[in-house]
Amino acid sequence: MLQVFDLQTEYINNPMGLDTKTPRLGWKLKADRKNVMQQAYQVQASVNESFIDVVWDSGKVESDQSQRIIYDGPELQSMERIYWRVKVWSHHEESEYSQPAFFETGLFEVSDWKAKWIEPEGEIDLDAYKPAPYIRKEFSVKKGLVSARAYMTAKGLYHFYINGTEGTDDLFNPGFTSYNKRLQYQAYDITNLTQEGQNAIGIILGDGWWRGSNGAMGTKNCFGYKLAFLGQIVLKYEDGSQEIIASDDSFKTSYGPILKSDLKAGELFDARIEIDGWNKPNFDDASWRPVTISDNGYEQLIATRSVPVRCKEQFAPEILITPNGETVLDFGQNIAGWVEMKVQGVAGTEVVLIHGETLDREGNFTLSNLSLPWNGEEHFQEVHYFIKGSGIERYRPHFAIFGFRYVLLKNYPGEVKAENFTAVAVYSEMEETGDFTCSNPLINQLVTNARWSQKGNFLEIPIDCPTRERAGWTGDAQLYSRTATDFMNVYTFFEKWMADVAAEQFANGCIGNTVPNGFAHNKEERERISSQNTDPLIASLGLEEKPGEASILDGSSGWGDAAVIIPWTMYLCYGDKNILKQQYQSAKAWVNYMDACTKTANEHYKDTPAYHTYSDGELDATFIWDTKFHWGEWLEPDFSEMTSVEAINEFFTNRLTLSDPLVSTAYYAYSTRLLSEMAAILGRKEDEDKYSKLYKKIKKVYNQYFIPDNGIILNDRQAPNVRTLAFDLVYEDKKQAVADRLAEIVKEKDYHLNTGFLSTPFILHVLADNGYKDMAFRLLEQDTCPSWLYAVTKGATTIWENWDSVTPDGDLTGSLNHYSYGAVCDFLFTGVAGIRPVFEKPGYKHFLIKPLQGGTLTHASAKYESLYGTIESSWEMTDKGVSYQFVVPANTTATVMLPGNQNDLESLVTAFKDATYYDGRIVFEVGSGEYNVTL
Ligand code: RAM
Repeated sequence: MLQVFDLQTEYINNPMGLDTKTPRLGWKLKADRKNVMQQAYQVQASVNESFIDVVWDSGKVESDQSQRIIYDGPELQSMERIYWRVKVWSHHEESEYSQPAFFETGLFEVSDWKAKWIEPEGEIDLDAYKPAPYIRKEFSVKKGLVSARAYMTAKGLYHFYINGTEGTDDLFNPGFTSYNKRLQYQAYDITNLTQEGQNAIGIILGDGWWRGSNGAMGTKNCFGYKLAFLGQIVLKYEDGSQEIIASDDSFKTSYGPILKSDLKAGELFDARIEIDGWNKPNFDDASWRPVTISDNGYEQLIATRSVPVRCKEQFAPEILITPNGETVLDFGQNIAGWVEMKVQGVAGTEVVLIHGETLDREGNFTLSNLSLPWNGEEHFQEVHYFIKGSGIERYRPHFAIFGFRYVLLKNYPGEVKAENFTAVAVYSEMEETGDFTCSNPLINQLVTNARWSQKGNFLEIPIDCPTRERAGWTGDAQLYSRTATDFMNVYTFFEKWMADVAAEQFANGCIGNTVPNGFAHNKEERERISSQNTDPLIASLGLEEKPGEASILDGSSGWGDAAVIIPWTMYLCYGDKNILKQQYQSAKAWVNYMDACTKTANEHYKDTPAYHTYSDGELDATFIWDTKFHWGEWLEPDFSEMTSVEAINEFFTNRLTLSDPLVSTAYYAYSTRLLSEMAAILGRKEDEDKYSKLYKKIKKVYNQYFIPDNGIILNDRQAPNVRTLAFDLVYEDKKQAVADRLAEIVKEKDYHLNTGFLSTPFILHVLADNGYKDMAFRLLEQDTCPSWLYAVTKGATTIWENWDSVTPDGDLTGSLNHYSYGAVCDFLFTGVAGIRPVFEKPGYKHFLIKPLQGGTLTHASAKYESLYGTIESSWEMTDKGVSYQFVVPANTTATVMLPGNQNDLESLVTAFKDATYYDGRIVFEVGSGEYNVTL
């Protein structure tokens, strides 16, 4: 049996509204025998599902490629649907044709847009929360309709309805991008929602990221002041004719029950003023106002690249009466989402829901862990619902989202019953690809927590936390990106976001802290706010951002490197050169920016030897990045032990004046190396040579000035040693000393972590790889603070921002849903279970199975759904030794490396003829199939 399944176009099942004329096609193979490789494929494309008219036939193509085949049929036109199917040949068999898949193109040309941008609002108060405008239009459909499509977008967020039915399950459209440069539109098949005769389209607009509160400061009006809508419906008839209903000044608008709708602050909904039938035909809209046509252009429009945001898991609450007498709903899991509520009561009763992550030490509801000193937001994560008074009412927010596990419920009429409340997790619906379990239940909970932090923070863009800031912090995203691929297929998610990283890159190559930037897009607003001088703290620190200019906090080492590390990582895990091509100029500009920074001297270091030593005719100091502000390792545990005066001093004096040459020079080297590898893949020989030479030079300088022979790097902390090893910055002769010193400092901390954001993902890898496997497991299983499992023992259901976000004394110090430290899970997948992609044959076309036993673990097992199919690796201690099981999908190969000795080799050579013994492991190659080995 040989079967082709899971056909995807641009990594999506049956996508609508593509804007590429050369979509990427991919499929998986299922086979019941071992060692199956695809020997050839044949793709057929047709305009109909029955394949009567084949418009493209690739013919039999000898190739083992089953991903990223480029559609090569007749040039694609706007609004075209293409069906495609595949058959393959292995060396033994020929498959049947697969089930057909399809893709549909969007609007390729600006001239395809017949719609005009319309604005529903008149005068608005720039500072106030505003009601959500409702927009409507009726249209008629003739007999013989074949298809109906809707293409639409908004400045703000939109919901739309056809004849009273919601047009899509996708939420938070048009998504979050750098709107002024890239504004996505969506395409929908609405054929089944339309009817012959009179029809109606209804649209509600929300503030969203366009003008609602953004980022840590809750800054409003980031992209603009007014909401706007653009949309058209295309009706196609049997006789070949076509009609377009396009947004124009015949659309009408009014306000409805959503009186305030802000992503962060929340929603105010007055059910008493709901408008019955507003989104259905034959509604009397005589009292509605006409919209105004605006001159917003079409240039920034792009077809959607978003992974749709959807309602996912649901949770029922436990009802608590807290010591202070309040009613609190505990949903048991920290999520990003909202609560669906059923309520019945007297008209006008104001029910309030306030969403928070935790209870305080006394067991009362609190938001104290989420507030920022300068965050003067009046409301935070609140729903205010005014009851209509006509039987059972159902409600959930429209354009708001909250990070929470607990909800403080106020003024709910009658008995509070669990059945009337459901928490719903809302996030970008990426395919879940990975799972890991082992014999230590605390580690299993850690895995669950990391996965939930990913879900809670991957809505449209990768954010730091779904509560306080909700910002696309570049550092958090880069350090977690590798682990993100273990849990979910994040390729398209990152491909889209990286395009925004490039779009927002400053002219000098500097990369912002957060993308999209939550401050600087609306020039008028920046000027208005500065003139009001409402932010004295920000102004006094000189942190104000100006459109088009980097602030002094932008371009931090380890944060800006997202421009290089993420595309490189996506290539490693998905094998798609496209992201390298698209991001190459941006990655190169970032490396060149760092390079330019290193050429500027820092007065504070001018007496150090690097400023007086030349090698190869160049001043050594010009390869050390010792200028500018950097966030640095960020949130090392002993940093949180500092007094606030010390911390402020460290932050605003040391970081601003002394910079952080150790961290920034390491990243400068690392990103330069990755860039040279990207150049090699893209065939840019000159760049490859240039940057690999530069990397070697930086490494040399780094060795000379930062790594003494005894391995004690600068101020002798865990992070620099980890980073030096992880980025391969140390010459062989000093490598063991650096590892030994790291092990000593870990021991000095009584086997506790003292790493922050940047080096935490690597510490277990570098210990295990440099002779300290037992220590790695001991750290992994440590459960007192600071450690990964400490939070688990404290009942965490997500990953915390600080190692002690809840201190052993019960004090609250930070967010409870920051995914960064969850990056340790990569060690579980790639270290403990040992499933590792290989850069030379990326995307798991070839991979390693290199498992590791240690600590108290008696078994471990991981599953990873690669683009080729399911990879599995598990092991278990048995009486007869360690029993291994692994699964290699069709059309891939793996190198297996099992811990063992010479004797083990003999027992294996019969089954695996090429098996050899190397450095404590038995190594052999396998093709697809399932394998069981006991050593
Ligand atoms: C915090 C954010 C983020 C981090 C920055 C430096 O406020 O939550 O996680 O990257 O600061």
